[in-house]
This record gives sequence, C-alpha cells and structure tokens, in this order.
Amino acid sequence: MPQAKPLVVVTRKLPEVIEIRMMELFDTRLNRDDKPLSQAELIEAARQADVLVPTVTDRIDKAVLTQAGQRLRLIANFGTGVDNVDLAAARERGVTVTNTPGVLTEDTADMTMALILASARRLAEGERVVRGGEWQGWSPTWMLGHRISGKRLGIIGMGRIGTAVARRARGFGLSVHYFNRRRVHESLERELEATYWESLDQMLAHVDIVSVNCPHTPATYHLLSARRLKLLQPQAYVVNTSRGEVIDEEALAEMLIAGEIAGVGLDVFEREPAINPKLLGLDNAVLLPHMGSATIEGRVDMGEKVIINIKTFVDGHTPPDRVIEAMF
Ligand code: 8YV
Repeated sequence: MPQAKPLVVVTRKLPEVIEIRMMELFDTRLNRDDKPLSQAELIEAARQADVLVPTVTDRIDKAVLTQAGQRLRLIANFGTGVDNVDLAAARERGVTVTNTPGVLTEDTADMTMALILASARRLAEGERVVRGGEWQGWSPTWMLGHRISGKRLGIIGMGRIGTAVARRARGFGLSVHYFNRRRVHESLERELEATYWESLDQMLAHVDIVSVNCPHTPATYHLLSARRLKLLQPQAYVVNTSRGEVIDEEALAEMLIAGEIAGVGLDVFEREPAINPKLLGLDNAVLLPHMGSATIEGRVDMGEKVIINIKTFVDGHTPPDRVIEAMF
C-alpha cells in the first residue's frame, strides 16, 4: 500500500510554480492570502504538520516546538538565515531543520553593492528631490557624494555572501578587508587581495565602508555595538543586508544624527517591519524593506531547495541543507 503523503504546512505564499510542485508531491496546506500567522496559528500548524515551511517572518520558538505534535519531524525553512528558529529546542524535540543556502548569494551581494552605491552617491536622496519637484537644475557643488573607487571596504562575515560582495567590490576599485570567525583559504585571500583583521575593532577604525554579511546568532547580536560603532571614522558608511540584530540600531541612528558617520544603507532592521523612527527622518539613511533576495529567480530557487530538502528527508535520507547548530 502506498504511504500517505506527508502534511506540509507552508506559512506564506510562495511562487506559484513552487506551490504547484509542492501540491503534486505532498499533502500541502498553503497560505493563499499570505497573511502572516500569529504565534497561536503557528502552534496549531506545528501540532498538525509533518513538515513546516516557515520564513523569516515566523518565530519558531521554544513554545511552538514544545507544543508541536509528534508528527512534526522537519522544519524546512524558506530562507538561509535560521535565527527565526530555536535550533536547540528543535534538536531537543528531534526535529530536523533545513535552510536554502547558496541560491540567494548573488542577489544579496548585488543588493549590498546597490546599497554601498546608493548611500555613498546619495541615490535615494536625489530621487526624492526629483520626485518632489524640488530640482532647481545642475550645480557644481550640489548633491556631492563620495567616490567609492580607492576606498577600503570592511566585510564582516566572509562566507558565501561576503565573498560575493568582495568579488564585486574589486570590480568597483575598492580594497577588501575582512573580519571572520576563521581566516579564509590563502588562495581566496590572494584572489581578492583581501586583508584579514583578527580584531574587528581595529578593522572598523581603518575602513571607509562596512558591510555586514554574517548571520545573526547569539554571538553576533549587537556585534556592532555602540562602543564599536564609535570606532568608525566620520566619513564611514555602514551597509547591512544580513540581519538588523547584528547592529545596535538605536546607537547607529544617534551617530547619524550627530554626524559621527557619513551614512547608512540598510535592508534589514532590528524589529522588522518596524523601523526606528529616528532613521526615517534622515536623508543619509537609505532604507529598504528586506529585499536582498527578492528576485523571481532567487525565490523560485529557494522554493526548489525547500522541495529537495523535504523530498530527501521524507524518502529517508539526510537532506542536503540540514542545519547543524554549530554552523550558526
Ligand atoms: C529571505 C533572508 O528573503 O534567506 C534569508 O536569510 O534574509 C532573506 O533573503 C528570507 O529569509 C526568507 O525567509
């Protein structure tokens, strides 16, 4: 007798091709109107599902995991970052967690470069002037930003995305500096002509642009603390396409207001979708709504990864993107 298909509960609306394929393969429960689930609804989903497919907007915390049904065996996260999942609680409950690494690397690195350019060259500010009907015409000394070529970029987190940012940055004439848990292989360092800093504090004091590309973990929460941010030079820019929690957002906003740094480009925030009101009033803050991986191609690739992870798991194999706590 064929085995019953596993019940897969998807918490948000995914690209149509992915949803169709999921429905063919599994007993799939979709969220057609894309309304984020409340914690109570998440608990209910975890009670019923064999496989849960959450996104960054779902908090799969201890309460959800301890109340999950015996059937729940896999959390196939639609996303690379897994800071929305309590990994220790999942391990204790014997629930496997997978993510979608690799497929959003290039898109997120592109967005990082876009934010570097947008902040240093005042893209959003210029656009606002034009749309506001306030443009008086060209002037030799108006709307001056900073050249990025020849400047030093300090990358925090030289994983897949950090490396992809470094490759792009070389093309823009930036020199690459990085801070990472581990020094990368010397062949990669050579290719990128990258300078490794053992001390984040020292790197921060020496670079013109900082890019946050590390995951959010208990160890990286407020890695850019108020104290560390103070080490930056007044002409420095900070961009973040990782997670808002890595930066002390309040301290960052205060420094922008005080003119202690030149500008920021942020795609992620500490309390999404809420944004620190202080940032909203600042011309030198480029603010995006967490769209680093928002390409049709990327989201379909992420969905395919989710499907492969579920299929291999339910077929009794180790899924390719199994998350090991120690990785985060
Ligand atoms: C995703 C991301 O859009 O994958 C990640 O870690 O930050 C985003 O690019 C989001 O996480 C989807 O759940």
